[in-house]
Amino acid sequence: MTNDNIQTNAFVAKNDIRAQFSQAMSAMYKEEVPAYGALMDLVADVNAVSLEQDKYLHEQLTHTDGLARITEERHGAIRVGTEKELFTLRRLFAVMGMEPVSYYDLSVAGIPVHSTAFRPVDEADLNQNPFRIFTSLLRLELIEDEDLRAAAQEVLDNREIFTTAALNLIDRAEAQGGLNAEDAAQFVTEALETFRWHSKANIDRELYNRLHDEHRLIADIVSFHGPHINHLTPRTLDIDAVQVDMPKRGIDPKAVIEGPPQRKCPILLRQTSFKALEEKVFFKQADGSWEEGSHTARFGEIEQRGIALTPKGRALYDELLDKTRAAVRAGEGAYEDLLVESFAAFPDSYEELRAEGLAFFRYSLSEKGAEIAKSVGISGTVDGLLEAGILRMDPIVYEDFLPVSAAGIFQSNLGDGGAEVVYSNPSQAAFETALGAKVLDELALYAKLEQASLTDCYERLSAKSLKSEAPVAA
Ligand code: OOG
Ligand code: NI
Repeated sequence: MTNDNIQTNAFVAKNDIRAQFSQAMSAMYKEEVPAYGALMDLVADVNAVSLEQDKYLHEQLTHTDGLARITEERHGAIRVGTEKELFTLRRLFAVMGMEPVSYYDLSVAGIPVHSTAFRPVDEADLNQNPFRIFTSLLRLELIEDEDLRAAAQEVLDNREIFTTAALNLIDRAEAQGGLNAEDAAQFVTEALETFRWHSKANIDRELYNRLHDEHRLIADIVSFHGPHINHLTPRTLDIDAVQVDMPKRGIDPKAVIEGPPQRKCPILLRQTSFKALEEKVFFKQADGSWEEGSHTARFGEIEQRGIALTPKGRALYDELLDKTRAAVRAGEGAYEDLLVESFAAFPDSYEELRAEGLAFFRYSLSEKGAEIAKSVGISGTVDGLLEAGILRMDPIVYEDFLPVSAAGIFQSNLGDGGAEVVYSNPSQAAFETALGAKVLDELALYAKLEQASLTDCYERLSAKSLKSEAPVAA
């Protein structure tokens, strides 16, 4: 064994560091926001009932190795102020095997940020721990008031959101290609510091008020020592049940669930949240004293994930959502009713979703298929093999976010009466320059996963049939 191997074997797997970090974030947030703990308990109860009642879902999750991840599954969200902060965050998340996927322009919804989601990418990594962080970068250039922009920039330029030890450990992980157990544990502790809540603001009340009047989100990003985690979101298997039960446990949900309506075959992502807390904060006065004030920032959210859609499926989703929103604006009825009405046009069986090329599937050999493949070689089209019960298909879970839903979540937690500004000009190139990397294309990731599952099936069924008849997925 070479030295290199000994070194590599001593590294903690990135999946394990991510799992430890996700655990630590959850424990911290539970202490900071007790309602999050109550929500976690509720989600655990609802999920247990769903799995008990829905045998098909239970079997599907077991078969795809998706069952174990659900109880530990969550996403969080943070907002940073400078390009440099975003750049270092990318490096920090890479230590845990999280990569930037997709670009979200929130400026169209009147929110002066653009975003990505850091998450694991490979199927096995997702199944071990799919922890994601929705990360937004403030776009100060969208603020018109030049003085205010300069004041905010100065505050941001003078803060360091990472501990020295965290920065050193990121350097070490990059240089060595990983971290040993001791370093990994310290890394988790140090990384956590960046996302902790600080009730003492970096600025005085006057500047806070000016930032707040421009946009509440700007005040949230600029005023504090760092990018406090603003929500953590457990994954539920039945979001309608959670929505109904929240008030029974003293939690006050937002009015509507974002995303598609309830369906037999869930698609994409449905989300709801409870309102942000009004928290006591302290502003730093010129004479060095602290003045008490309040700030609303942190909230709780729940999500239910369904099947990932192809570009064609996504276009249909966007069209039906637009149609719903236009109908609401035209005063044609209540949002939830109109949503159900519009989405009647979206096929609701896995067979139709597949036949119409609307969604991504993971293929595997059925028990029968695996048995046959032991003795004889088989070829055929995907349709034929599915029909013959040789292949089985399972939904590929949507692992990403939805810009319209994200805007709804942002908005519901900015409170009422904020300024209604519409900023608009997406700038993915500028975002990627700040990030120091290109964001990954989520659709390409799903397509690759689907294709890999098919290739694997065909190889197992018969090497010969691969060459002759194996259809190539679009
Ligand atoms: C992020 C809002 C987006 C989601 O789940 O769509 C989000 C934020 O409020 O910072 O987390
Ligand atoms: Ni969220």
